[in-house]
Amino acid sequence: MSNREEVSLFPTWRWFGPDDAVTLPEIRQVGAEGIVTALHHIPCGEVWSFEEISRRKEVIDNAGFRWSVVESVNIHESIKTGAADRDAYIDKYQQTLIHLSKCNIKTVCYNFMPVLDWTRTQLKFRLEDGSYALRYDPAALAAFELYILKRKKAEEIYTEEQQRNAHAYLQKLSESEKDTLQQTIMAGLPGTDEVFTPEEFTVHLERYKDIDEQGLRENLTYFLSKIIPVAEEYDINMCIHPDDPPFPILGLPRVVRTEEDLKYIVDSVPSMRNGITFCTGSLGARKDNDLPGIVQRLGDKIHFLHLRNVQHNLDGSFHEADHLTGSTDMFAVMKAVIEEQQKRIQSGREDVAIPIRPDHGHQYLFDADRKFYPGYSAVGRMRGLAELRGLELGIRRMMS
Ligand code: CS2
Ligand code: MN
Repeated sequence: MSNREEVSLFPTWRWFGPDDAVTLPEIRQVGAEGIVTALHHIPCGEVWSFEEISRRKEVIDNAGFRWSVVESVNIHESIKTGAADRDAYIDKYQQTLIHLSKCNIKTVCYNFMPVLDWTRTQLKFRLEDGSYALRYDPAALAAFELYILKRKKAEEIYTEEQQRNAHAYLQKLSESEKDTLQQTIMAGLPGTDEVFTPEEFTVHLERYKDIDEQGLRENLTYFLSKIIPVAEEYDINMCIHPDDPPFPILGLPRVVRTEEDLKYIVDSVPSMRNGITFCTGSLGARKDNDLPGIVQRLGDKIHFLHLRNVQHNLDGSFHEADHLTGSTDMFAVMKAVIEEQQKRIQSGREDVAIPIRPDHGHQYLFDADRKFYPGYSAVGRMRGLAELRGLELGIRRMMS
């Protein structure tokens, strides 16, 4: 380590704005120094004005924090589908970036998942310690799309056996459990309470019937070719968030699943501003993703860290684990991140205090008493952040 004082990762906390069940004064007690938020009240695709951004920034500044990362400036479906009006939405996106830069907010997270953001089939899966976690069960998803939504051609992507399992899964559900499954899967963007109706959902899915992985990838590259020059001019670090889960669902293509996808993206428009949100929970939902290896090979493009863990189960499902347990070796990931920081220090980079946040916490203890966005509990995320910070300190001291 160089003689510069010990530079730790920059602990942040996702706050969904004034309506969030966790207040800014309470966040001061969780061990975070930066706030991650977005103007969730502005419809996806519309411009965030300088005034609106400044208003939110002032609230955060007055609470003694810095607005460190925008998560997210979401991408309009017209951009993802390459629709005729995509340039109009790209223009609006550029304006939002310029206004953010003028407010000195310089890190922007986004994702390129068609129609949905993260998808789970259960929001309150009870663990043996009595806490609750988010869970993804492929049989539940299959039951939904085959027999509840009745998506056209859905049977083409399932084997006979998978269809039998899905039907057996459905048979066990009560009517209200079927409703809950439908609401859970069709929930909209984080930070909103919108849930698609089956009719709306079908229309959205249909827009991708002629868009395969290659087509979606081309639309992403087109978007980046227009956005990254603005990010360079206005010093904004764009950081794409991986798909969650990181594989195609509901007949929709996904192109941010693996190290190969991430490498393709950062190479498609070469620039330090074309970066990555390294989310271990999303990437870790695939057993073939080598997470420490991705940090070693693509770490120079990581602008934002979501460190959380998932537990793979024998039936092909996964659920959110504690941040340090689960199928991902968080020690190896954190060690690789600290080694990446050391490379940045030695090469004289300024961006050494990489923002980190706990992601998708369990529902523990008093979390049940408040209405949180699923996965964004208080106690659950506070435990996660504390564990991550302790792990980081231990490794850093051992390495120094
Ligand atoms: C979350 C995402 O699933 C996750 O890991 O962090 O919802 C993330 O907030 C968005 O996809 C970022 O645009
Ligand atoms: Mn994440």
